[in-house]
Amino acid sequence: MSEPREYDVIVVGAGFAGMYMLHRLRALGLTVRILEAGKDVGGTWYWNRYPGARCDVPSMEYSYSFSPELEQEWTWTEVMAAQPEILAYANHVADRFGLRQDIQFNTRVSSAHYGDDKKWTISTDTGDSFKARFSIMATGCLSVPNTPDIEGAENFAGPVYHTGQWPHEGVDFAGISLGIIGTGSSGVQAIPVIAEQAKHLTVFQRTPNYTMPAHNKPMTAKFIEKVKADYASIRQQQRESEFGIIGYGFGFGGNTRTPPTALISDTSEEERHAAVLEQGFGAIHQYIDVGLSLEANELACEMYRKHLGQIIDDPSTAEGLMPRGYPIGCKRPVIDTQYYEAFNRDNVTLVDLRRGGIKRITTTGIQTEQEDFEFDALVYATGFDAMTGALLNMDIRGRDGLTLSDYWEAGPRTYLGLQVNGFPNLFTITGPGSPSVRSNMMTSIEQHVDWIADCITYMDYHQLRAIEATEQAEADWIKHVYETGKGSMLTAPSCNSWYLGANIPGKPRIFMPYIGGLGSYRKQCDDIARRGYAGFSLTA
Ligand code: N01
Repeated sequence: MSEPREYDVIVVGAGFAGMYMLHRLRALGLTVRILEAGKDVGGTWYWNRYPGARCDVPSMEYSYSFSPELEQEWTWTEVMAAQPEILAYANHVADRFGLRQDIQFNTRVSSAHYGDDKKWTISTDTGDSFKARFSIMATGCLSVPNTPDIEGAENFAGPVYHTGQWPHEGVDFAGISLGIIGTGSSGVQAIPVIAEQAKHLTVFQRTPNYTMPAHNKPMTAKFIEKVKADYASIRQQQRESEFGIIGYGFGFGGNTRTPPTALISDTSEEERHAAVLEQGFGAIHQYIDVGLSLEANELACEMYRKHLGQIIDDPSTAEGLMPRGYPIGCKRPVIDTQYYEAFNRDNVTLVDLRRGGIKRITTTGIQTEQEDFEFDALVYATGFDAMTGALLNMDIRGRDGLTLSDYWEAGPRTYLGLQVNGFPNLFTITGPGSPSVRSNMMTSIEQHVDWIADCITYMDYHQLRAIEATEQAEADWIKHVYETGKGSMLTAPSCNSWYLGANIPGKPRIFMPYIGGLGSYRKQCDDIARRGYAGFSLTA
C-alpha cells in the first residue's frame, strides 16, 4: 500500500451533503477530498433510478439555498421533480462549482481509524489510504439497500433488480412478466409505471401502506417567476419550519401554518363517511387528534379503508390493500401517482402476504403459503438498512480502538446527530438523532454542513485541534430524542418502521430521528455553538 495522502478533511460520499460540504470547506482554504463509491455525483439520486422515482418534496424547496445565483439559473419543470431531473441538477451543481476535481469516484471507504497522531486514517477498496484531521460522513440515511434473506433467492433464473441499485442503462419491461416484493415509497412509485410497460406484474405485499395522492403537475412559468422572486423569504421560512418544507403556493403552511382544530373523536360515523366521500383520503388531514390518540387514529384508518373500498374495483383486492393493525403516521408518509389505479388494471395481481407469506423463491417465481406465482424477472423494492447502515458497514474506530459497531450495539448514540463520544473530529451529516429523514433532507443537510463548517472555523481561530461530544451531553441528547418521540404514532408498539430499525432482522428497536422540529433543532444547535460548543470537549 502506498503512503497515505494527507488532507485537512476527508468527506465520505458525493451526494448533496458531501457536495455542499466540499464547497464550504474549500472556501475556508482547507484541503478536502471526497471519496465516493459511485461513478458520479448524486448519492441517493445516482443509485435510485427505478421507473417512477421522484421526490415528494416540492422541487423549489428540495434544492440548495446557499447560492442565490444557482437558485435563479436553475428551473424545475415539475412541482415534484423526477429522478433524472434531480440528478441533472446534482451534475449541474458539480460542474458549476468545479467540485469533481476534488472527488475520487469508484472508491468505497472500508475503514476510518483515529490514531495516536490524532488524525484519521481512511482506507478504501481501491487500496488507497488517506490521513486527515477531520473525517466527515456524508453517507446518506437511505444508501444501503436491504435485500431480505428469502430461501432459494439465489436460484431465480431471470434478471433480478433492486429499486435502490437500479441499472443505469434502464430496463425494458415490454413483453415481460414481473414479480415485485415491497410496497413502501419505492414500490408505490414503481408499480404504476412498471404496470404500464410490462406484460404482467405480480405485487407481493407484506404490509399495505397508507398512501396519499401526490397531485404532481408541471410548473407554470408564472409560478416559477414568483418563487424566484420570493426565494429569500421562502428559504427563511423553510429553515424555521418544523419539517423544512413550507409547500409554498400549495398551502402546506410552513411556520405560518395554522394546525387543524377539528377532532375526529367528536364526529359521527355518518359525518366521517360524508367527508371521505366528498374529499377522498385528504379528508383525514383536517383532524388534529389523529396524531395524538390511537383511538382517534383508528377512526381515521376506517375512513381510509372506506375510501379505498370505493376506488378499487375488485372487493378482494380492495380488502387486500387495506392497511390494518397499525396507525396512520407511524411510517414515513407515502405519496403516490396513480398507485391504487394500477390495481384496477387486468395485468396487475396483488398477493396479500397477510393471507399466507412467502415460502421460497424458485427458478421461475415465488411460492407462497397461498399459491405459486411465475414470472420472468424479479424486483426487490425492499428498502434500506436506514440511518446507521452506511456508517456501520465501514470499520470506524475512534479513541483507543473503540469500534462504532461495538459502541452502537444497542442502537445509535450521538450528540445532536452530529458527533459521537469517543470519536473525535468525526462528524455525521444528518446522523441518527437529528431531524434528517423527518425533514426536507436538503434543508437539514445545509444546516448540518453550515454548522460543521462554522465549528471548524471556530476551532482554527482558537487553535483547537480536536472536538468530541462529551459522554454526558450525548446521554442527555439521546434521552431528549427518546422523550420527544414518546407517545407519538411513530413509536406506537404496533408500528414497525425503518425509523425504528424494525425492517432489518436483529437491528435494535430504537426510534432514530429527532422529531422536535427542524426550526427548534437549528436554534438548539446554534445556541450550543454560541456557548462555545457546550457539550463538546475541545482540546488544543
Ligand atoms: O423501503 P421501505 P422503500 N417479504 O422500507 C417490504 C425514501 N423514499 O425503498 O412493511 C416481503 O419503506 C416491506 O414490507 P413491511 C422514503 O423515506 C422516498 O420503499 O416491512 N416484503 C415494505 O413494503 C422511504 O420511506 C421516496 O412489512 C418485504 C417494503 O419491502 C424510504 O426511502 C421514494 C420483505 C420496503 O419498504 C424507504 O422506502 C422512495 C420480505 N422479506 C423512497 N422485506 C420519495 O418519494 C421487506 N419487505 C421521495
